[in-house]
Amino acid sequence: TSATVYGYPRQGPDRELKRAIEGYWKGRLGAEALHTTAADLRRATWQRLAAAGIDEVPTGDFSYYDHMLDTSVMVGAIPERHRAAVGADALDGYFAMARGTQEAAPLEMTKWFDTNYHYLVPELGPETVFRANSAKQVAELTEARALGLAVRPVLVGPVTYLLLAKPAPGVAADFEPLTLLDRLLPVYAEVLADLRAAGATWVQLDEPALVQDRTPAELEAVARAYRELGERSDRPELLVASYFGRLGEALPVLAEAPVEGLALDLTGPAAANLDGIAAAGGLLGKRLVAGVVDGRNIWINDLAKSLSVLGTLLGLADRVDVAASCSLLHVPLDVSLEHGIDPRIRDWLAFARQKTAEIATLARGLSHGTEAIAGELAANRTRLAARASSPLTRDPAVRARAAAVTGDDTRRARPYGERGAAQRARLGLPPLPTTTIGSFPQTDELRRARADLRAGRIDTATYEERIEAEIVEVISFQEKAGLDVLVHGEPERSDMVQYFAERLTGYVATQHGWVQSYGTRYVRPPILAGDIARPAPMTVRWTRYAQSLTERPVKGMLTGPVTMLAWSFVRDDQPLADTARQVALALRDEVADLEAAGSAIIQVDEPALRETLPLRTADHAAYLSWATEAFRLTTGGVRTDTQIHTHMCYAEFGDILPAIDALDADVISLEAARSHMRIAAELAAAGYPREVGPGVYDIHSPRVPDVEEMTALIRAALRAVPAERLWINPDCGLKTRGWPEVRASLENLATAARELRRSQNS
Ligand code: THG
Ligand code: ZN
Repeated sequence: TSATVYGYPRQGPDRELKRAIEGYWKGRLGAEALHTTAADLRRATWQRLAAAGIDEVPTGDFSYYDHMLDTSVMVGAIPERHRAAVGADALDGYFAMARGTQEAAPLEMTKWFDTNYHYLVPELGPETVFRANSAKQVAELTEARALGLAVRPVLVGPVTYLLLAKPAPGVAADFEPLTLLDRLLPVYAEVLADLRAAGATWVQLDEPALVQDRTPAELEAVARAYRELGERSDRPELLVASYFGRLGEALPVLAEAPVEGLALDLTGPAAANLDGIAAAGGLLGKRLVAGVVDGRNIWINDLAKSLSVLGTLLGLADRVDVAASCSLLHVPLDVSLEHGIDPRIRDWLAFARQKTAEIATLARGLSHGTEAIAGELAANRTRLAARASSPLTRDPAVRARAAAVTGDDTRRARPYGERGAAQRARLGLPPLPTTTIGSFPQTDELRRARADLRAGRIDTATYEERIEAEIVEVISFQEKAGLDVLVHGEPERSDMVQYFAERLTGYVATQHGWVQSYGTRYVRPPILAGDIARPAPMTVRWTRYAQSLTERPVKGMLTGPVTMLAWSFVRDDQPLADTARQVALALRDEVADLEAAGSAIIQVDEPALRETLPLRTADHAAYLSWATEAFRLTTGGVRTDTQIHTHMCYAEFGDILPAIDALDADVISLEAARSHMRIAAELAAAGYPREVGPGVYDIHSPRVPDVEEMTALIRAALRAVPAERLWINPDCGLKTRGWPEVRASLENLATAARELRRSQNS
């Protein structure tokens, strides 16, 4: 039995990698210095893993931006538009694919399964010519072997790579990248041969796409892929890894494949893989890497329970090794740095370093018996018992209130028809009303003020004056631009989830718990540790101040319960639905306070509603049921003439239109500019009865759209949605943009709406 991991946080203890890469982009750091920083970080990680008792360390999981992009480079899938840049300089070409250049748009970015990590989508077509480029994989293998360590390179598997790809621009939309499998396999075979020549005895091929519903044809492709790779003689031993769930019908396919090992997720519902192995008649003749330590949450492992699972597995495979369920990329680095967390709660938490120790402990226990780890087991038992009985996780008042929720609480009192009329009468807005999604640019001054406050260089009063000064600017700009429904701009929030978590009891925020979101961008997901209560209003002060500056309606702005869960680490000791209901009740109180303070419009954003959709279709209905209920519980208590808005990011809503309808929001704003209003047409075709604001300004780019362009998009939207129900707004919040382009774009947006109103009247 050995201990291993599939991947580790890349950023370094102090986010050194982020700073080095951003320094390189700004020209402050040369390529050599960047490479040195990266190599030092990799070496430190490998040595730390080995010292912690990890017998086989991963290589190839490191990345300057994203491991899917690295895979595209490995197989030579460079889009036409980036070839010149890549040819001129491999590193700059790599970043050109990731971030785009003046001439060439970047690869599209999308979510890595149901995690909060984003990958760059490969662009493939019938003309794609794959070519092996093993340089990065071989270099990292060689570096780690030079330290005298046992090493296992980790690659994205060929089937998952193709299943996550999309048709390149100009290629038919129904092109299926998986049809390229036979051309891709020889390239993988070549990389495997190169790795073997460089000294690899094992190579891991990650196939997380196999935990999603797969067609018989796709399963046949899996069988073919691993038959072909398995039959090669010039290769290392192959470990096919899956994670993020149960394999289901893919398990027997892998069990029969001529590969030497399988790595399976055995945490939570994926424990069903255990039955799958038994049903497949065991994995005799194979190495089984058992992912018993959850790689996606931050709770300590139940070591005794894991040992019992591992013991069962011993009878079902040739050799059983211990690992986390997936790469540790998705958890922060080290909980021992978190001095701000109540030590009683900190005892229940395990970040990457602590999980590594758990894995090593379990491997020792499995090979030498429980006596060998008696001390660890006893300490673990104590911590688990403390958490299970802790009053910190239980608030009787919150539980009683959640238990008393009725259907009436999750429904508006009157149907939309009546609400719409009452709201129109109260608000008196023109047709095609204009608004924004909520945030305005987070300027350096705001960031500095927050840092100054944290460091004690300024006091709270001074900080709040600066926030108020910013709100004055934001309101006055919106009035001058001629927008109809204003926002305060959210200058007091950097990350909205963090902002609310810091103000809710039961939530724990971290100081150093950075997790990679994409490229050099990180988030610090807060931890839902106990029952959630809202001791005091969280946003009312700022919204009220903004409203005091203007006659026009200012929207109250909140983050919805589903997104609060999606962007946090969630409890594993109660159903998600229960946690969502508690968060919803806390937000419901905030909604009520905003309403009482005079807000006629309250927006509750759910950008993560679509992205948290379970990976298996069979699990969709249950999720959508509690998710939409939580939203309605947040918003259902308001008056008939109070207008509820919501906002969602990302364009792929097609499969959750009924759930969007079930939210019963009066107005929804959506990303649409890039997809030419497709979502507006889809909503209309589905009979969506309420008001819609399909974004007419793509905020993901610094480009300023002109009046004609936005007019054309509004006209396209008007073909699907009648003017009485159409709102005019950007695609998303403006916090990542600069003021100059925001000013120009919003002025154009307001002008486009005014001109259309005029032409509609005449
Ligand atoms: N908040 C949280 N999770 C999220 C998002 C969010 N997940 C999905 C999506 N939005 C990810 N998008 C981003 C966008 C910007 C940044 C991170 C994720 C970002 N991060 C800063 C950085 O790394 O420099 C740090 C920000 C900070 O100081 O908090 O810019 O909005 N929870
Ligand atoms: Zn958005």
